[in-house]
Amino acid sequence: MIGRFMALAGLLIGMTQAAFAEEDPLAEAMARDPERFLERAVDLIAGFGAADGLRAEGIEAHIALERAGARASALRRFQAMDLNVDGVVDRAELAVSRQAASATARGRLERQFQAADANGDGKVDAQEIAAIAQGAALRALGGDEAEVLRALLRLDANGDGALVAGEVEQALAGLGTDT
Ligand SMILES: [Ca+2]
Ligand SMILES: [Ca+2]
Repeated sequence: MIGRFMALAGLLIGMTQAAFAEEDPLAEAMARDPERFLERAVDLIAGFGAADGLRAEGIEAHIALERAGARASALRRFQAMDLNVDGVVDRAELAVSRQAASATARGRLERQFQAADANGDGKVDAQEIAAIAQGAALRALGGDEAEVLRALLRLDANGDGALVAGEVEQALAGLGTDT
């Protein structure tokens, strides 16, 4: 009985903490490592900002570019094994790539092939390759990170729709005094 109560209490505390963290991912990211947060924001503003600062389009461009890069790398890995260019990598094609690969890469190729072959028919077809590529894209920049990036515009203090480094610095400086 007591054990059950403790388990329930633990579960509730866990849920409360999770809810708190999920409540404001941006604030959480800022508080967790303010220096790193500033560094990333400044890089993002420099890389994807317009003349007047980082706008929503710039943030979306960054998210899309990161994901596209990871997607393309994953696609390329399988395309490089598709020797007869039929959009499917079969075991015979895998064997050729494995022969040409180093000993350590061999294991990795086999693992990647098995992971990609979702229906286990010994072939990785176009649909399975697309699924792997999409998974790689979301691992490169997941939904949580995208949410934080999109929330960055909340730091746009003068409300002109463009975020500048000074506004990020200001928001970070306010962290210590507000809480
Ligand atoms: Ca093929
Ligand atoms: Ca398959």
